[in-house]
Amino acid sequence: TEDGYQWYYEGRNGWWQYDDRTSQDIEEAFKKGDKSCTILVAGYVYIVDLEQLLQQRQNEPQRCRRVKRDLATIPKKGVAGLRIE
Ligand code: V3L
Repeated sequence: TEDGYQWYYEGRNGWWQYDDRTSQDIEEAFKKGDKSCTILVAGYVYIVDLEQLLQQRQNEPQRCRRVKRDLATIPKKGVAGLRIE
């Protein structure tokens, strides 16, 4: 985002950055004060709970990951499953 923040979801021992479009959508909901935000990932609907900071697949809530908002400069595994070295 313009102020240097991005949204991340948890992987194994590290964080993945959301793709830019999704990160923007989550940021917009966050700035509006929404409690949650619906996103689409590879054809699946996920709910990002902005109070509990969790992402859950809509129809399979056991598929649950932590999310966070942090600086774009932090160490990360990559973006949306694409590794960066
Ligand atoms: N953006 C992109 N892919 C996602 C997202 C998302 N917001 N949420 C889930 N997936 P689940 P390591 C992740 C993918 O939560 O080695 C990473 O992006 C998810 O991809 O059970 O464990 C990596 O590609 C997973 O493949 O619904 O850190 C991969 O895991 C699949 O959806 C391995 O990362 C099911 O996730």
